[in-house]
Amino acid sequence: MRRRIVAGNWKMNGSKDLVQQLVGPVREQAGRLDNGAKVVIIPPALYVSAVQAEAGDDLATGVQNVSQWQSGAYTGEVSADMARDMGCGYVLVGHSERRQLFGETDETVAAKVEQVLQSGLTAVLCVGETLEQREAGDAERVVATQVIRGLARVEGESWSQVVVAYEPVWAIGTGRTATAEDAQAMHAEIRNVLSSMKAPAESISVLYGGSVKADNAAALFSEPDIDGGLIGGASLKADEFISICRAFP
Ligand code: G2H
Repeated sequence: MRRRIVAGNWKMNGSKDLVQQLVGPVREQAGRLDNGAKVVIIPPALYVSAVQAEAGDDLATGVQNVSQWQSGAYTGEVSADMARDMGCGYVLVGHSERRQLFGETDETVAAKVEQVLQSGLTAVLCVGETLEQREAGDAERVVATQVIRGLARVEGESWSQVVVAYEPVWAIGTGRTATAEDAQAMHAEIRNVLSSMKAPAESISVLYGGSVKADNAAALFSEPDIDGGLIGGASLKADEFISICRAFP
C-alpha cells in the first residue's frame, strides 16, 4: 500500500501569526483523517519549531531545502541532520523554484537526496517540465531525466524514504492545473521510470503539485497513480487546506 500524503509547502510565506491561526485548526480537522492521509506542514525553516508546538504528534513537519553538505563552514545553510534533530520528517528537494532561481542542477539535487536519506528523513523529489518543454513534446523525457538523475544515488532499503512530486512548472502558482488525466499519465510514466531503475515503484508515493485547490483536488486524488498533493498557495488557508486533505475518494 502506498502512503497518501498531503504536504503544505508554505514557500517563503508565513509569520508567527499565521502559525497561530492555521496550524491548530488543521491539526483538529485534518490531523487524524479517516482516509489515512499523512498531513505534512513545510514552513520556512525558522518556523518549524513554532509549527511543531501547535501540531503536536498529529501533523508531520518538513523543510523546503537542505544543504548538500552535513556541517561546517557553509554560512546560511541548514543540513538534513539538523532537520532531523529538530523533529522534521520530510525534506523537499529540487523544487522548480530552487532549480530556476537558485541554479540547482540534477547533480546537486542527487547530492541533497543522498544527505536526506542518510539522515533518515523522507526526501520529496520535485520534478516537472516547463510549458516550452511540454509544447515541444518533451515533457516525458524531461521528467524522466530528472527522476533518473535526482535519484541516481538511491539504493536498497532507502527507496522507502523516497517520495516523488510531479509539479509541471507551468501550473505552479498560475491557477492553471494539469487535467487529472494528464497528471495521471505523467504519474504512470514516473512509475515506469522508477521500475526501470529497479525501485519498488508500486510502493513509492507520487504526489501532484501545481495550483491544487479544494475544487480540483478530488478529481486529481481519484486517479490511480496520484497519491496526494504538494500544496502551495492553498496550504496558507486553513479551510481550503483541510478540504484538500479530505479530498481522497
Ligand atoms: C507548486 C505548489 C507547491 P502552488 O510549487 O509546491 O505551489 O500550489 O501554489 O502552485
